[in-house]
Amino acid sequence: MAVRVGILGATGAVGQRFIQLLEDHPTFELAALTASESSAGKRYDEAAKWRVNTPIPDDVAEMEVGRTDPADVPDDIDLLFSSLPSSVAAEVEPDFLEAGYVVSSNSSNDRMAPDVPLTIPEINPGHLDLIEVQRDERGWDGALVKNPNCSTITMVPTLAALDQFGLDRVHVTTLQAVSGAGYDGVTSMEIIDNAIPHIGGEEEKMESESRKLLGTFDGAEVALHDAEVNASCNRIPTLDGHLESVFADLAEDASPEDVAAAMREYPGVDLPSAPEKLIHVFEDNFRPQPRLDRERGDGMQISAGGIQATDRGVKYNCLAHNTIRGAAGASVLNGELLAEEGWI
Ligand code: 2RA
Repeated sequence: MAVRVGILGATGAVGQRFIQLLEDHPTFELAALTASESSAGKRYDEAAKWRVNTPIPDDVAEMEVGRTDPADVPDDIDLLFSSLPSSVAAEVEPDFLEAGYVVSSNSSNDRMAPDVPLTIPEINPGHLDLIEVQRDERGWDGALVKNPNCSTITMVPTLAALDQFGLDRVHVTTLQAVSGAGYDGVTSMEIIDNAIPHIGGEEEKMESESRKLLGTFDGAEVALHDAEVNASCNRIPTLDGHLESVFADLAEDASPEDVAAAMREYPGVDLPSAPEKLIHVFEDNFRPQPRLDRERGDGMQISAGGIQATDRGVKYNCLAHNTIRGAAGASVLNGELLAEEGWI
């Protein structure tokens, strides 16, 4: 039977990606859309400045946009995807959780809350059991699951593959696409012939979220992984696709060939939106590149390449589509995991 889903924040860059990814989904049926007060009451195609590279599905174009309030969302919705600005999400997500909705959220608030699962299905699916803790402690009838920041999702699968060699310390420099800054960034492309260093809040997110994702969960809490993670995050004039250069210090000897094999063999999951193989490793050291490689696996596969030995481990590049694998696709995959594991 179809799972009826809704989108909170349906008109923004990530909200539009949700609509694209949910078209013809094998399990999810899109049945509710919300946005800000200025869009409420309008047809979706009148409320949204559609910028995704496929047309608005006809049935979605005609849907009425509701206010982002539980009173405007039908009771028979089983799952809500959230792509609200984090300041708005921090205020309204608890209202939906108290009202009994299950929320798979891309918004950055509460990602590091000790009782909130921060999940990538291929990396730490067991962390979903934190839902029991949040229900006990917060009294919610619903449940909240977060996916990490796009820059974190790009790197963490590769680190998970390296953890068998004793992941000790990580330095990463990101080259992040403008779509990560929302659609205003895409239309203006004001940073042509430029790059912006130290972009807002990204470095802290990568440093903390990576350690939570790789951390051990004992049924009550997550112990953060003890690897040190240092990030330098930069915006460059690419439309979509975050490219990252990672330097990973390892406790054990591992050749570039060992590391490539570990990444290639890292297991995927059997969920509708998951790529068959989580990580594609290029032989060609000039790949991955954003424009050439961001659509691999319908935008859900991580790419890596240029793996070379250093004095303390390895260095390599990795890439993911930031608004698909790094945002809407990540939340949809978490929704599929919630359905698969019987939380909805
Ligand atoms: C970015 N913060 O800057 C966005 C993605 N979450 O790319």
